[in-house]
Amino acid sequence: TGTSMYKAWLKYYRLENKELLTLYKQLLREVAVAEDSVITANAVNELKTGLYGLLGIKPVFSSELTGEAGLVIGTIEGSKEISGLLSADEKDSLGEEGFIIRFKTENNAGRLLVAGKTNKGLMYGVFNLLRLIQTETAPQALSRIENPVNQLRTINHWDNIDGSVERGYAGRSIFFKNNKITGNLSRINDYARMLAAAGINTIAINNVNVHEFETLLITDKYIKDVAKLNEIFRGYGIKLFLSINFASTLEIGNLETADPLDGNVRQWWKDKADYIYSHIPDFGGFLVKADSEGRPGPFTYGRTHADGANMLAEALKPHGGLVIWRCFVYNCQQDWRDRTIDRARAAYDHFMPLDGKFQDNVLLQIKNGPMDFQVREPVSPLIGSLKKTNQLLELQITQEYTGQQRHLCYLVPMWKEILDFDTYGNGKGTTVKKIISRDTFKNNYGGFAAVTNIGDDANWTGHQMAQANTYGYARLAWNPDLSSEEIAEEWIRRTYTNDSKVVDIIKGMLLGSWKAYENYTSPLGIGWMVNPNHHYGPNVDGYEYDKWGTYHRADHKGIGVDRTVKSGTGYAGQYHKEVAEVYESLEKCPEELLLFFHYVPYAYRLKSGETLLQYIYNTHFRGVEQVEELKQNWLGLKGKVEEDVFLHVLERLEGQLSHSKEWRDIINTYFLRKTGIPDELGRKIY
Ligand code: GCW
Repeated sequence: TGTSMYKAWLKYYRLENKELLTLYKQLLREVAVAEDSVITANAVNELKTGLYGLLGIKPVFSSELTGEAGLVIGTIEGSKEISGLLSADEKDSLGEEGFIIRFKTENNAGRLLVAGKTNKGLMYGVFNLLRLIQTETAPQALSRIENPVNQLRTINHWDNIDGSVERGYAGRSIFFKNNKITGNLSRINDYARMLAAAGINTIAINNVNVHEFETLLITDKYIKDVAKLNEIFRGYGIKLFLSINFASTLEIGNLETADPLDGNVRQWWKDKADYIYSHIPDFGGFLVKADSEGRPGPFTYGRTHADGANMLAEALKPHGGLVIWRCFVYNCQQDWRDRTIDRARAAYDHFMPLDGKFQDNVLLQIKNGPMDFQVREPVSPLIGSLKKTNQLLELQITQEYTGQQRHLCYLVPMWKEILDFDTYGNGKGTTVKKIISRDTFKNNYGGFAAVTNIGDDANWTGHQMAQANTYGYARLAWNPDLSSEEIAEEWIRRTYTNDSKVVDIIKGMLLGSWKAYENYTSPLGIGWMVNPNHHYGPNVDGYEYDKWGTYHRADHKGIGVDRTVKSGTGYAGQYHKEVAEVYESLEKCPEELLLFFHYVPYAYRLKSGETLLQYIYNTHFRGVEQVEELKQNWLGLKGKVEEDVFLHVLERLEGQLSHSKEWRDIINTYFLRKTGIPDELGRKIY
């Protein structure tokens, strides 16, 4: 692998803090493990690797401590010592995946406990102990009880079996190559470690666009190899899902239909489920993209998406499997004259009428934003509206529209805004995070999903700093109340160093990067303005004159999409009235979303006093300056981070700088030429 970047957040560099080093060496000389399973064995291995790296020690492992000091690991049921030391309340507060870490001092000797109710909880306890030591936490500050806030913490791969990755910017697939499943299982094992260490518990390994060969993943051709991957993930408490082709019965089933109400089709899927579970007894279930961007689905047969999802759910139910059904269903062929069709409306229009109609092992996976992962969009109005349906929030870690891992764009602050958004779905305070965690509506399942940015590049993510998004997503899925700052700090300490000066500089870079990216790309929620198809680089009218139809509607007088109820597409009315009122009004609409909701004249004055046009000029000049600052900050870290990391990130930042200038210039000249109004500050516009 050649580079330390491969180890991501599992670097386990020797602690530089001498005092802590001595304390922990004392405390962790002996480890007693009172549990025996593959998951625990993996956790113990991680502990060995971690402690050797962090402390330079190889503790003695036994089933009971011989001395006073030491670490005891186990499940509550499996260990008398652990059970005896915890109060009934403490035991009750532990969920299936929760863990407890307890530090006790008696007779001058420290004793540390790490326990779970299950082996999964125990494993998370061990990973978290290592995280805490790695980030220089003192023993006295270790004690805690944590349960993951969200039940499903899912990663989606858009990997194709030929090895390509749809919207992948970090090399080829880590799972597939030349229509085969990889034999490099040690890399998959490392990947599973990374994911589990950050709290992920579900993975879908293939693209939601399921082509010819991927359709065969659930057949003899591939199932045994899928089972091998599953075995690795199982060892880290991660459930494996496959994306399936809704038209499988037609393509591989010798049937003439995929009608979800057809008896033969239903039977085919039941048999298929039996077959899959005979090979993979703990298989997670199916992820489905149907009736979207050319994919087959129930609409062909005049059926609803509930009919489609429920048919699959019925087949998986006896085995405990789940159907994760995506809501990214929209008409992608819009005539520019037709101002009634609005892609942003589509998910709500299709799925809201079906609330309560899905089987209890179906989850709807709702993409955010309602258009498509732009740098700034409002929260999908489906979230907060669906009440009787299991829901997953879908985010995009891979930077399709946010710089394709050539630009630094730390996405956690964006995700935080989404999670903290008040939908008013059940009165004031019904935030997105409370809905998907099932705090508000007591549905069966809920949680997070995201499209990953991982590929086979040595550093996994192309841009090494994009690892912060992978990590940050997982941490938020575990606990959405963590702040962007906390997550950034953890990641930096685990990735580079505990040196607080370095930590502060990199933290500043991460935290400012989303805003910088927004500044030099498309303004105020309008989105797009990228080259069609590959979506990289500025092309203001790229989609304006494309049939795909994601219009910005700029002319010489103004720009923006009128999505009001009064005069536009009516999208604003899909929100609860408290929210709808705000978006409906030009004055009350949050300015960062102004052009998403309103067509606005260039001379319109923003709260800052700038005209809309001047704001566009100013932010574009500012965005480039911010990238200059990113680069200057990084230059100051020479000698403070490893040389290959330093040069790699520098190279990316230089690319970002020249590319941000291209964005600035193309956007600015576009508006100069539309309006004929020059920059008030007389800066150079091409
Ligand atoms: O963002 C769009 C992407 C497609 C993707 C689609 C989806 C997997 O451009 O590449 O297809 O979303 O989410 O299904």
